[in-house]
Amino acid sequence: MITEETVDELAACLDGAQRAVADTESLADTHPLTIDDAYAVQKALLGRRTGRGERRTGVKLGFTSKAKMEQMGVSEIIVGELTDAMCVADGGTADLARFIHPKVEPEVAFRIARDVDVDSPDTDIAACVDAVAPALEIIDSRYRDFRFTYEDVVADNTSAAGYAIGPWQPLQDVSDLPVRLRGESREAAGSTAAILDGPLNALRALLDMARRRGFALRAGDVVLAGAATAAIPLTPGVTTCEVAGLGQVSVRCV
Ligand code: OOG
Ligand code: MG
Repeated sequence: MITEETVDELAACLDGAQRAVADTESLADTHPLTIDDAYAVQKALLGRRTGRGERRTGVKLGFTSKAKMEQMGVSEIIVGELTDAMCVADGGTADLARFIHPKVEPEVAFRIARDVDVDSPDTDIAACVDAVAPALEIIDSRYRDFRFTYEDVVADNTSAAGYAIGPWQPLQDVSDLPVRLRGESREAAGSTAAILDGPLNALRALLDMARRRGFALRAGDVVLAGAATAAIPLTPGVTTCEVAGLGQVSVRCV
């Protein structure tokens, strides 16, 4: 385990990179981090943001698709936290100047209806969720060229940078719905089944991670379940995610 001082130093480095919109080198190059270290850095990073007045709004999952896990050579999802500063209204505008090298992913979001007792073995996470919506996630790794180790990306709050949520719908079966992501010049298509064979499985994996890593899941929290396709670059103009039968969400970038 790295010292408390190093945790703060690494969190300050990542926080500074985000605020200065300037990329930084992989931490793993200079600091051999364990996964516990990486989540400690992430926690300190979020502490800096909430210390400046940002409000936590939920959590996000990453590496929930088999393709992405294989690409990273890992078998475990990653969890990061969302804040109100990252939220873009559906149909709203995001300023690309805020980001280093943003990409966008089509996702499904869940809304938690009541505080989740993460430590109880009897908790049924699906029963704690009341709504589902199409979502867009903007990822913006603070590392140069999006090159990072598993520990690096955990420390960097799993590349979280922005998100938009479409109209909430009552909780329903979203296990295999066609998904389309459209930017001005690139698009991607897939299925929600790519998200751990159905986003509800992502919720179950989240509960397990929340238990082991000490994440709280509270009433009103948003959960981004992970990307249904590979990310595409976020570019000027409108980007839309459409989840068949669920609806769509868009952001305009300037
Ligand atoms: C890490 C974030 C991955 C997802 O949905 O899989 C992620 C990254 O690729 O930068 O958000
Ligand atoms: Mg994502």
